[in-house]
Amino acid sequence: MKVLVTGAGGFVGQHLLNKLIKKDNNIVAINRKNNKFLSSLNIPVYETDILDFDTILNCIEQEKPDVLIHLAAQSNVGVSWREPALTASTNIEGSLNLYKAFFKVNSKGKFINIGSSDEYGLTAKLGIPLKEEMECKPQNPYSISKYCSEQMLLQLAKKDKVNVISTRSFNHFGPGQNIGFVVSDFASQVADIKKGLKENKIFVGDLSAARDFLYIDDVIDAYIKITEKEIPTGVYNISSGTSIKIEYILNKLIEISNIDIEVIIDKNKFRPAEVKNFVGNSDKLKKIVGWKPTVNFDDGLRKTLNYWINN
Ligand code: A2R
Ligand code: GDD
Repeated sequence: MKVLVTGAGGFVGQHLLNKLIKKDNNIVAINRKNNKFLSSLNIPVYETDILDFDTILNCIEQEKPDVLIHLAAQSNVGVSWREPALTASTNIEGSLNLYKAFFKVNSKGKFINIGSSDEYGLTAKLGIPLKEEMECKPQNPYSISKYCSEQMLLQLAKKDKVNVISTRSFNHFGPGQNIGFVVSDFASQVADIKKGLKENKIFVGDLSAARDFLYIDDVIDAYIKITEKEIPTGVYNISSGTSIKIEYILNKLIEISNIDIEVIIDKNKFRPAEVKNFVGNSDKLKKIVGWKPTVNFDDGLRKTLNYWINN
């Protein structure tokens, strides 16, 4: 099977490619720039912006992939408040470019669009596990862009009778995730303190929020199962089913590090609008592809902290 991955050099892309390659797939990568990781893999890498339709079409015409896994995005919720137009163009127009080019070349192919649990927005306030059929009320530029691209792709898929899977991936974390996401923000600071590079103070945002977290390996496992198995067009949650308080993450990382750290709440890190608690139900995906998460949350935190200590 030939699989084209966009955003292949990002956090999820690197973990995904490492696994896909071991499974003897034929992989093609799209990334804005080639990087050390991608050039180490010995696969075709197309350096292009997903807003550049002609280059994307050229890549897809040459490679003729069976499956497209679309990870490329402006993925950061905090950044989306400062860069709403960039977030909208990348996440909406970029996705539509890929859809158009992919199905022009292969109308029998599978397009996997990576969306977000954040699309549920205010509906999460119900405090019950979110299901795919519940209404989405996104509350920030990032989640609005993700909901818009998801809905555009699904409506087009209905019209064109093509196979589009759009995930609503809940929060994920692990080694290699950029700072700007909560676990990396906390773990990188704890690691710097441990290494003596920073005084024993950690700066954090809103600790009262809670999210449904998956360790990266479980997320990748879900994406691979969606790639390999037959799966009807539609929306699929990818979640653990458990909500974890941000404060728990902070305390656990400090406990694992075994050092005394002063916690400083930084109001600049608070979001203009925040839905406090997310928890998802992923029975639909479990039933269709037989996926279930396996990694213990605290073990995932340990691996992530070790990554930051060793890098
Ligand atoms: O920013 P870069 O040059 O490192 O590339 C990022 C890429 N990307 C783009 N590629 C082509 N054209 C663009 N206009 C463009 N804008 C961004 O997407 C990077 O390689 C990738 C995103 O990686 P991360 O920010 O590390 O996100 P992550 O965690 O891998 O998320 C994967 C997907 C995204 O759709 C998220 O919204 C979702 O999972 O949660
Ligand atoms: N980033 C960050 N940094 N968040 C913090 C911090 C901090 O220092 N302190 C507290 N938080 C809180 C945020 O206010 C939010 O409530 C929660 O921690 C999680 O923040 P993020 O890790 O930035 O994730 P997100 O939920 O906003 O978005 C992520 O998850 C989505 C899935 O729902 C991103 O990975 C999105 O790309 C993804 O779609």
